[in-house]
Amino acid sequence: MTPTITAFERSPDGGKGLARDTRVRWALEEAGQPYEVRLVSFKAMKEPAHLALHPFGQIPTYEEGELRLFETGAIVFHIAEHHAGLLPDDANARARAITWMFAALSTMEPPILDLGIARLFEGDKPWSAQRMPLVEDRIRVRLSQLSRRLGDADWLDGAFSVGDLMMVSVLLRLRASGLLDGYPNLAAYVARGEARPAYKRAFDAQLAVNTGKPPTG
Ligand code: GTB
Repeated sequence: MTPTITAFERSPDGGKGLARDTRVRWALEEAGQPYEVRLVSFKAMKEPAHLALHPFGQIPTYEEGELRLFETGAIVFHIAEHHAGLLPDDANARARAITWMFAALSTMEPPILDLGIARLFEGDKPWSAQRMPLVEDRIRVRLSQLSRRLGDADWLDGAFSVGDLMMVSVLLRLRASGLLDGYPNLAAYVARGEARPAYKRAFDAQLAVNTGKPPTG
């Protein structure tokens, strides 16, 4: 059964691929699974039909037969569990890949989200300039630790996995800040993720939605 995901009718980033449907699209592309997309407006996201799918009125969601999922991590994990290509066969390696996915979402992403909030919603506050170095330093601490662990490896634990998919997706949110530039191995890691054909297909598909032009690739 072909799953249906939801995505922004118009993403605030204009198609830079930062909205979380890109992560789900990428997982489906890595798994070689076709999917359909239902586009939703900000208004529709807060209406009963969408709230029945997503209690917090957000995207992405995932529908497959009787199954209804929300939360990007849960959706990507579901895809990874049911299709080859995103989780290793060995049980311990599998558990480690899942660990990296959680690390991306619960250790790396919170300070990165905080930076977005600080810039978007707090930039005009009198205390903003004083707080910003603290917000950026919290990110640098995590980037240093991750950089040390990655070293000169291509991926976080052997072959590319769902852990890398999520980590690269989270780090991509830092691109505009320039913070990744201080960590060449992490910048190269992100570039390796973006160079994967499955990522390119996912990126192009969401870009097509936001530009109104069909994917070129
Ligand atoms: N924990 C949830 C998950 O991981 O699925 C969070 C989902 C979420 O934050 N969804 C956002 C949303 O629906 C879109 S992705 N927001 C609308 C709302 O809450 O009303 C977050 C996002 C949005 C826009 C950009 N951007 O334009 O750069 C980047 C990321």
